[in-house]
Amino acid sequence: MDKIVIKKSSSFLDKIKKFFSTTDFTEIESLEQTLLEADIDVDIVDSLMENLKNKKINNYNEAAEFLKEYFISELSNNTDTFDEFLNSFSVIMLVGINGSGKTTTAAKLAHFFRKTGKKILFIAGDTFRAAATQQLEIWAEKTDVEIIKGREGADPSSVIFDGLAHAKKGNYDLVIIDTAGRVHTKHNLMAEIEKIKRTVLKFINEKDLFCFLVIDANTGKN
Ligand SMILES: Nc1nc2c(ncn2[C@@H]2O[C@H](COP(=O)(O)OP(=O)(O)O)[C@@H](O)[C@H]2O)c(=O)[nH]1
Ligand SMILES: [Mg+2]
Repeated sequence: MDKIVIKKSSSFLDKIKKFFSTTDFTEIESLEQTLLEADIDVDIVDSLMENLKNKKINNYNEAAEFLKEYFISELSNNTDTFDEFLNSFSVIMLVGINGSGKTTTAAKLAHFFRKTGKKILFIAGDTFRAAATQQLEIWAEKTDVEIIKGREGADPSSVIFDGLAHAKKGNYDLVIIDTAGRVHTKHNLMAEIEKIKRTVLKFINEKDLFCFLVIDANTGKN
């Protein structure tokens, strides 16, 4: 039997580690290059380098700690402010291409807002594949959230209409709508999402609709 050799690639972190363990900081440009090659935004790299020059960093552990804190502060989420917006009946709609993480994000959001005591309803707006609804059903069970679904191939807007009517009647605080994956070049699917939005706006004001485009963080600057 052939041996499977897994070659360890020189990853971003390996390069960073190497830099801080072997170089003196006069060669700081090589770090800058590593960060840029890792597709980190130029402005962020500039500001990071500026910050780094003012720090006295002696070893990799200190550098790792610094980088961690730096990126956390740069990428800090605004969930507190976000929660403030969700003070009336709100709808979160997850859109994006196939496999970007919409359904998983629906579950993460449900988990997050369940902890703040909100009564949440999922609507399975991805009627394109039966498996999509099943996937959301599993998350509904795990997060202890109710789910409204339609049959496979149903018009998503009609499922969403029924779901929102149910949510209004049942005094829900938050509805999370999972939608089918779509790319912006497919006109029929873009028309479908516009129709979905119009349907949602029959039930709520625009300020209470949060339409999130879910994108893979590995996409980089693209
Ligand atoms: N590592 C990682 N995988 C994720 C994340 N979000 C989703 N996935 C995985 O990516 C795949 C597609 O996610 P899914 O939510 O089904 O995407 P959707 O097609 O947009 O609904 C699944 O295998 C998920 O487990 C994430 O934040 N990190
Ligand atoms: Mg999905």
